[in-house]
Amino acid sequence: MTASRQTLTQYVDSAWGDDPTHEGLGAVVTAIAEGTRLVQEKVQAAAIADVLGTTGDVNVQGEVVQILDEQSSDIFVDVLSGSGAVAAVGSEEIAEGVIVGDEDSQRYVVLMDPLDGSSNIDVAVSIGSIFGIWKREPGEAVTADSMLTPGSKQVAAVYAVYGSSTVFVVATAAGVQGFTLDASSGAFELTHPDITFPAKCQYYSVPDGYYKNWDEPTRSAATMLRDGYSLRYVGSLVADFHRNLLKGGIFWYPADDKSPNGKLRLMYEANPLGFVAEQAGGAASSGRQRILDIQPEALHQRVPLMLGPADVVEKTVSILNS
Ligand code: P6P
Repeated sequence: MTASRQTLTQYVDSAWGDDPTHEGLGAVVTAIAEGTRLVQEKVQAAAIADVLGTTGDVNVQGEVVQILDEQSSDIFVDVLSGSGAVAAVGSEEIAEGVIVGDEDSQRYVVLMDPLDGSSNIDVAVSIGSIFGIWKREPGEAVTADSMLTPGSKQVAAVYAVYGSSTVFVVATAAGVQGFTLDASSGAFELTHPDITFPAKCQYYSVPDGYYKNWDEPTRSAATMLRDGYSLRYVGSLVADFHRNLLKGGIFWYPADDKSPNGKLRLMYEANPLGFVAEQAGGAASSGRQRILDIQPEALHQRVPLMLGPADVVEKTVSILNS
């Protein structure tokens, strides 16, 4: 009989309940968990509920909007706005951020990719949601600039994976905790406490199909990875990152001659997962600098992204810049 595991609610209460510096953070993470439950239900039922496919619109990224992208963004904006602890929400699906309010209790700014990898929905491949959480200074005005703070100022990051199970990972300066949804109770149970990258790196996740578009240093670095590790590439950032975090692997989406700044977004993909990677003992780099040190210029700006064990990231960056 498995000893009863701590639930997310119990973890939030025990870890942050009496800590005034984390006041309201529990409400934000609990709201994200509620939104994750709702999105998970939609993802699982997508084909049956006829919500596969696209809305026919193109988002601010210039990408075709999947129906579930829009629905997921709406769900998370709704639960975060209702938490009472959030001042502003930025979303991949919304051109400008959503200003919720500037009450003292509304301490947090949340930037999200509400449904990452949504092109995989139609083929039942794992997808996910990603959240970076920043804390607003008391009395600080809530404006668009509130959503352009370096990743190093995050107080927490969360991601969910909608896969063979629904995983909910929460990172703070105290470490990385992994929860799994118990569908029967609706509770997230602590199944992966204190996650850190394994010492041994097994895998590399790189979009090898773009080799022809890479410069020579990028090709050399990718060849080093190919010679040293096994390729695993789902094409869903959260799924690739989560496997590499648990099993030991590096994820790298380089710049290329068609995407000089890479494909992935700094504020709500690179920064949150970079925060998780560093709290798990790893590293996050653009190939030129630490992701979390980048001074943001725009909510939807893109960045080349390398996430993984610190030694392997370092080795890759070194070749890239040799
Ligand atoms: P490519 C999914 O569309 C996504 O944004 C990430 O989840 C994923 O890592 C990447 O794009 C895959 O891009 O060019 O290999 O299809």
